[in-house]
Amino acid sequence: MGIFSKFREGFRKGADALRGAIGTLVGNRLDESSLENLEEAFFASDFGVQTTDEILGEIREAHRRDKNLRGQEVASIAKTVLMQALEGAEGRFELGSDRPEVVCLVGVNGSGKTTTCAKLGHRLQKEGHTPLLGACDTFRAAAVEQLRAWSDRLSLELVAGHHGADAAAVAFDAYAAAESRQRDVLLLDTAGRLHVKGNLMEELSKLRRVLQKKNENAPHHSWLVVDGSLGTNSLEQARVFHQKFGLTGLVVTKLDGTSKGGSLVAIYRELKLPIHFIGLGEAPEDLIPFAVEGYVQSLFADLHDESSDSHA
Ligand SMILES: Nc1nc2c(ncn2[C@@H]2O[C@H](COP(=O)(O)OP(=O)(O)O)[C@@H](O)[C@H]2O)c(=O)[nH]1
Ligand SMILES: [Mg+2]
Repeated sequence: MGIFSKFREGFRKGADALRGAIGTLVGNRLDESSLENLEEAFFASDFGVQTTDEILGEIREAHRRDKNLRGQEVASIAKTVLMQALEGAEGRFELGSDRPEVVCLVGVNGSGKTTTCAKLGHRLQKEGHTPLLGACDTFRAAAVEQLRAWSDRLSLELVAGHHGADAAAVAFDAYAAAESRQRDVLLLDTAGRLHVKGNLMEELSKLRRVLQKKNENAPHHSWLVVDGSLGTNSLEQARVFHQKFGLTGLVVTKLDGTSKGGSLVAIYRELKLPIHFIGLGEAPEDLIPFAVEGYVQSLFADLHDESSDSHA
């Protein structure tokens, strides 16, 4: 499946409300009540106040110039604003020369860290890299087993500690294993109990300090895995982790089937952290590199078909 169809497929359900509000304008003129519907739909998608205001401002401006403004023009205005808002948001994930280069995945419970760790390992392995996974969520008994099950299924190398082990010690061992086996990338899954609890941040800081004894550049990448379906909560989590831990990038998960996928725009606008990958499902292949154009086009995907019909 091509990247655009993958986006389109993933967002099909999610962007329904938005497409609905714009769709009713396809072939119809914009008026005050349809403008209000639009505003509501953009707010409901959690693009954030700033972006929604900008989009609506542009639409109103265009409407003042052209009273015959229709759905396809409205969609195209929204696309332009979103493309601008997301300028620079595409993460370019390239490995440097350190062996291993360390990617540390952090985030609250349930955000998709463990799944992302496995999916990312799978992707990198397919690209010819030699990933090694470190199961540093020693807090929950099931967490290590979950990553072990993925690594068995996808034939990925894993270093795990026992339940209750020191997470930083597991990270250290995983680094040492990757180093001696000359693996090029080390992917660390971490614990995620509530982000407001100071001790998680302490545990993560210790993990970082311990890794830095091995390599002062490690972890080279600290990515927040954030559930994109939580709307403004996703933004709040990102803020806290960035402030307390210092992030270098984002992975936004669960964008399949959510109507709040716009939170990705709000997070990027505030934190200006590159979005490396997005999650569009639970299967190993469902983690794809973030592409601004694919994302924006897919939000309004079905409108193209309708608008061309309406001209026929
Ligand atoms: N639909 C969907 N589910 C996901 C995605 N990423 C993760 N999940 C699911 O979310 C749940 C929590 O994921 P997990 O990796 O255990 O989260 P963790 O607690 O952060 O390690 C699991 O049931 C995953 O299958 C995604 O992109 N889309
Ligand atoms: Mg986990």
